[in-house]
Amino acid sequence: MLNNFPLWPEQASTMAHRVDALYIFLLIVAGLMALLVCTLIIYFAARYRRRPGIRAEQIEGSNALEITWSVIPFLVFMVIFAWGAVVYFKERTPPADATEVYVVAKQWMWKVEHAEGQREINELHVPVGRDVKLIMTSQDVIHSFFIPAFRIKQDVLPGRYTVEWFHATKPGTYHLFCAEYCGTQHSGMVGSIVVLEPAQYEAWINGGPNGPLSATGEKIFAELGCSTCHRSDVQGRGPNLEGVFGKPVQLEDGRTVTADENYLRECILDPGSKRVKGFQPIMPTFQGLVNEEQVNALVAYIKSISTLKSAPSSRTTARAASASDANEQAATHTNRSQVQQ
Ligand code: HEC
Ligand SMILES: [Cu+2]
Repeated sequence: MLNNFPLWPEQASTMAHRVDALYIFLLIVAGLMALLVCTLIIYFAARYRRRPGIRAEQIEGSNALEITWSVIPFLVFMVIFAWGAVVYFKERTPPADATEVYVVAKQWMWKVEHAEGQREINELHVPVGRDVKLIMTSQDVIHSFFIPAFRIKQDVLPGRYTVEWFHATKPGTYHLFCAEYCGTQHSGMVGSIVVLEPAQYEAWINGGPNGPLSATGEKIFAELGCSTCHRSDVQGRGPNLEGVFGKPVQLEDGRTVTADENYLRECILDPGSKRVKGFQPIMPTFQGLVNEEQVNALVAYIKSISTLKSAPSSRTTARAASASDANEQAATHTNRSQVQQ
């Protein structure tokens, strides 16, 4: 009977039971509170009803009572706060080695690009039992990527990346909804999440016509002339991008920022906002010249040359050295180390 009339969506990710447990706790607390208040209303109405000969007395209150009804709710709220914070941080912190998938939202569809090169629309194929991280952006208005069975929902914004992650626990097909009103066809902006067994997934992910996303990015990098300024062999007019991802970058205005996906994206679309220290501000903006998919490919490419290679001349070495040993740093002839001396 309850199976035909489910009160909760299916639980299909590691987040699901955590969110549900907290939610059930909230329901129980609210239910008990409502019961207590109702009972007291009825009891007091009967107990202190108007009767001939009995008059109301003025009372001055009771400190013990007031402290009790302040402290007990306070403790209950603190439990909710702490518990909620734990679940929230778990949900907001993608594991470092998660499989990465790029999502581009537009009115009114979801476009998905896998690092391996597979592309799909309004569908997302993922393996069961693995961490998956979605790097999402929108090419028009605000959308929201909502998978009820996984208990995750995250706004997808134009002009920047937002991230969400999950670990699917059961093969199957689950609903995907846009959960932020985004125009007339908003209700049609739905899709499905297809969770596959690892072997099925491997067959699916390797069955596509496209090369890896980073290879597409490498091609765009050459076509747009990025490679004329950003060179890995000799000193170019721009910084060597090998090893930049995930590292701190010193900016012209004195700030130090971490080179995450949003930083790379901003460098490409709005280079004026964050100038790297020690370089001429000659990088042109590529706003309008590249679409969201191409930006994703470029970001995937820059990330790939940051994680795979660590040649002696690469920046990884220079950056690691800069923290500890200035002499070693001087020996590393990259533009980065020259800047920092
Ligand atoms: C005309 C030369 C030139 C071209 C073309 C160029 N860049 Fe740059 N780029 C620079 C310079 C100079 C900097 C450092 C100053 C700054 O931040 O603007 C830079 C900075 C960057 C950074 C930040 C690097 C760091 O060390 O933090 C990234 C990422 C980047 N560029 C990516 C690209 C991509 C992708 C393209 C092609 C779509 C491109 N650039 C095209 C000159 C160029
Ligand atoms: Cu939408």
